[in-house]
Amino acid sequence: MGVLNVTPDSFSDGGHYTTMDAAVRQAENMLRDGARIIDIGGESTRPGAEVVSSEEELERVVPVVARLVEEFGCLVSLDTSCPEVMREGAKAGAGIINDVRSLTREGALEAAAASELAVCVMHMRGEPATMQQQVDYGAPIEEEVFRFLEDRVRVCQAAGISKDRMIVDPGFGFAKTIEHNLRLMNRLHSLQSLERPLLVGVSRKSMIGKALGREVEDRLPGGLALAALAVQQGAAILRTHDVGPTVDAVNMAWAVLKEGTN
Ligand code: 7PJ
Repeated sequence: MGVLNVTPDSFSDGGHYTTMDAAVRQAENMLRDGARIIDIGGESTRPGAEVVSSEEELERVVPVVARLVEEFGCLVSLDTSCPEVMREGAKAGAGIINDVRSLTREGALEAAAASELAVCVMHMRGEPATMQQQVDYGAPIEEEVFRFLEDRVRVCQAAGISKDRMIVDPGFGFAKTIEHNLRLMNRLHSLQSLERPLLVGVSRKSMIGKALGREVEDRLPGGLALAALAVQQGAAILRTHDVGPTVDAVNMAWAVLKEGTN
């Protein structure tokens, strides 16, 4: 899964045409590099980020979804918590809803259920702006994450989203300390008992920065090591900014794992 940000801060020119043009070119490059999903986000969910209006998010995201589906026929996921973006994005041809807030916004469960799209739920606490103030857990992090995801799958099912439409994600970096993130990576395999495809996003994240003392532009090698560890423990989808190198890392890990099944 290649990350495509359509936030103004990621395209400094800001102009509409320029954003669209740059988005299409970036998606094309990621698909050429082996991405199978393009994850389009119009709201920054990094720690401390500001909230954007749904009108603004719609305007940024939906035209890009329509264009990528039309031009490349690719699988598009909507990195959104906003019900309107889910509805309009689905109409524009998206295939997955990737909501870091796990359909907790008012109307999101209903919008997702009606869309008939696949849904990724992710472990987090609170909001991206304040989540790093909520890192005290009663139980070991993998147990907290397991219970949270199990509960969100149950809530989604009750709202009419069948279990076979669901993807689960432990939410690396979301309301977690470096110790939580490292521990969770060691125990990622335990989430396989949720019996849903596992999505993992570690690309360029601060856990790499903290472990290696690297700035964001120098985190690729650390991210590739984490990608290989995730694949070995059953990750089905890796969300990454660096598709080409990640595809190689995943295929290398797979070559070794496949040999082990002989
Ligand atoms: C994730 C995400 C993640 C899913 C972001 C960043 C922060 N969606 N959106 N999983 N992270 N499903 O890329 O650093 O880990 S935004």
